This record gives sequence, structure tokens and C-alpha cells, in this order.
Amino acid sequence: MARPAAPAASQAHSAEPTTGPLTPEELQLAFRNRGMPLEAMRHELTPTGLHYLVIHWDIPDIVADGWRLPVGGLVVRPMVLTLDELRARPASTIPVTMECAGNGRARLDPRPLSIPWLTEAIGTAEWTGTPVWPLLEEAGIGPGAVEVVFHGADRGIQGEEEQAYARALTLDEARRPEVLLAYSMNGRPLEPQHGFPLRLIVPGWYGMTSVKWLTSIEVVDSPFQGFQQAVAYHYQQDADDPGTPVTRQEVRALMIPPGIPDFFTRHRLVDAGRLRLAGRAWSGVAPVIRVEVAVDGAWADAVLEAGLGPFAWRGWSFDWVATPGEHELACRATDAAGRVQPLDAPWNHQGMGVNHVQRVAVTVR
Ligand SMILES: Nc1nc2c(c(=O)[nH]1)N[C@H]1C(S)=C(S)[C@@H](COP(=O)(O)O)O[C@H]1N2
Ligand SMILES: [Mo]
Repeated sequence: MARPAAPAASQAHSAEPTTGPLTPEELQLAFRNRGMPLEAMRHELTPTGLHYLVIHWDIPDIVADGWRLPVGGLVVRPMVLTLDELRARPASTIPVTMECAGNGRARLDPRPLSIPWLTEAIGTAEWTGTPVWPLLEEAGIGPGAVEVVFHGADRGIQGEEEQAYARALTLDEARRPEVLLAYSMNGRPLEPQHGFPLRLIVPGWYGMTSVKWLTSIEVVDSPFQGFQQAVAYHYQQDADDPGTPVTRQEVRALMIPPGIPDFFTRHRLVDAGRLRLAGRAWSGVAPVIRVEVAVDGAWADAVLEAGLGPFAWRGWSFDWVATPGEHELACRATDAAGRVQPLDAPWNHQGMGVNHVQRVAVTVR
């Protein structure tokens, strides 16, 4: 996970990665953008208050009453919808495992300066909403259209550029029936921090694509060049590398840390004897077909559960007979596309898609 030798960056959009201690700015981001405690993986659906959060700037204050969703740009019949009109449309409810593309970033050396995620930028919720494509078909996509831009209400500055949060999907991606305009999470209206009153949900993709606090949908005739699309969310080797866009979630398994933790270090203490290790695994590319657990480096297959659907994580378990002493546990997933979690994820400048295996040190007494 160390960075290969690279030319010095000159046009950096943000501070250069650091090898130093955690900064006050990272700490501030970590409190605002909190993760899911790993023991919450006991729940197949993450309780809303335990789902991770990412809010680039401030949570906007939106009142449902006056709120409207314009659907415009390169369409034949521009539309403006109220929340009630969106709720009256055909609805789907889909369990979706969502992960932030920056999950795992804090383990990189040097460390990109952003939200310092270890492994906890994850959660699975049941989202209810109306599929976006039939709405676009009603509006009538004009000739020459290539992408659909989803605009959010929140504003701020990033990379020295003032902007409102926005991301685009190609028409092919927008056409997928599981791409939803969601107004409810786990059976209740969206919480303010999760995008009230309406957000996009793009199952399988990293979370940045699922734009919260939607203000409008715009069909455009050229690839969207907004900051969150064209600059952020790229696999880059350095600040000058144009890089490649971040899209779908890489394959990953996580373990519920067993036993009891030490308060400060969170090092685990486990009783000797038979113990069931458990966790969850997912991939945005193809179904997870295998999870392995290593005890002190010796890999063996775990038992996989069915899971709630094609876009949700699958539970796994592994029976371990714990013997007294110091041990290291690890887990890794493989998906049907042949992707296997690496022991050591390659370094990249923004700390994207860092899906190396999780290691848990335990003392067995
Ligand atoms: N409008 C808006 N949408 C947004 C964001 C944001 O800051 N503003 N953050 C994105 C990122 S990076 C992630 S990982 C997910 C997180 O969704 P959650 O906070 O509901 O878990 O929302 C995405 N949608
Ligand atoms: Mo994210």
C-alpha cells in the first residue's frame, strides 16, 4: 500500500498526501462523516442511525411543501414534479449495500487528506422510490442526448471551485430498472442527513453517484464536466494524472470483530474454544461467490448466506476453535467476475477503492 515513485505534482487540487499524524481537519471530517460500527453487521439491514454518512459541505435545510423536481434540459416535454406526484408513481423497494469510494483510504502510506476511513464507510438499507428511466421516457429524451445530470441542493468549495454537488449517469446506466429516485429509507421518509426529500440511488456503484437532496434532473448532449464527475472520484497516480473514473464497488468482505474490545486500542479479547466468526461480503460488479477466512495466514472457506438480493451484501460465517495465545484473523471475498480482494491494495492519489483484506488481531485466553 505504499506509493510508487511518481513525478512531483504541480497543479494539485487539494493538499498532497501525508505520512504525518492525523490532522485536525481530518478529525473534523471524521466526526461529521461517521461510519457504521462493524458490530452493526449483525443486522442484515443497517438501522438508519447506524448507516455511514458522507456530506461534502453542510446538510441543506429543505421543506417538503414548496419542493419541486424539474426534469429538463434536452427533453421534448420538460416536467416539474411534486413529492406527492413522485410518490404516486410506480414504486420499487430495493435492499442496497452502499459504500463510500474512500473506504480504506486511511491505511494508505502516504495518506490522501480527506475523510480518513478505515473500513466503516458502509451500510445496507432498503430504499423505496420510483425508477428514473420511465420518468425520462415520459419527458422524451431528445436527439443527441448522452448523459443525465442529477443536481443536489448542497453548495460549497472543493478544489478551489465553488459548486453545488452534482453527478451524471450515461443513458445506459440511467436505463437500469434499479436506478431509483428514492424518498424513503428503511420504510420511513429520508432523514435530513440522507438526502430529504429525494435522492438518487444507483445500486452497485460507489456512494458518490447516489446524489442526495435532488433539486433537478437535466439531460445533456455532452459528457458532464462538473468537479465531482471530472476531477474527484478518479483513480490517479498523482495530481497531474487524468486518471480513470471510479464507478462500481470493488469486492470486499468484512468481519464483525469477535470477543470484547479494549477501550482505547480496540484490541480483541476472546475466550478459548469453539467460536463462530461472522461478517458480510459484497461486490458492485458481480455476485460474491466465495468468502475465505485466514487464521494466522491459513485460508479456508467460510459458509455463505443467500442475502437479500442482487445489490445487497451476503452474510458469511466460519467456525473457529480458538487456542490460547495471539492470533491474526483475516477475511477476503471473491466475486463471480473473478475479482479477489488483494492482501495489499495498490496506492492511488485520492485513496479510492482501497479494498485490501481486513485483519483483526485477537488475544485468546
Ligand atoms: N448532494 C450530495 N449527494 C451526495 C453526497 C454529498 O455530499 N452531497 N455525498 C455522496 C457520497 S461521497 C456518498 S459515499 C453518499 C453517502 O450517502 P449516505 O450519507 O446516505 O450514506 O452520498 C453521496 N451523495
Ligand atoms: Mo463517498
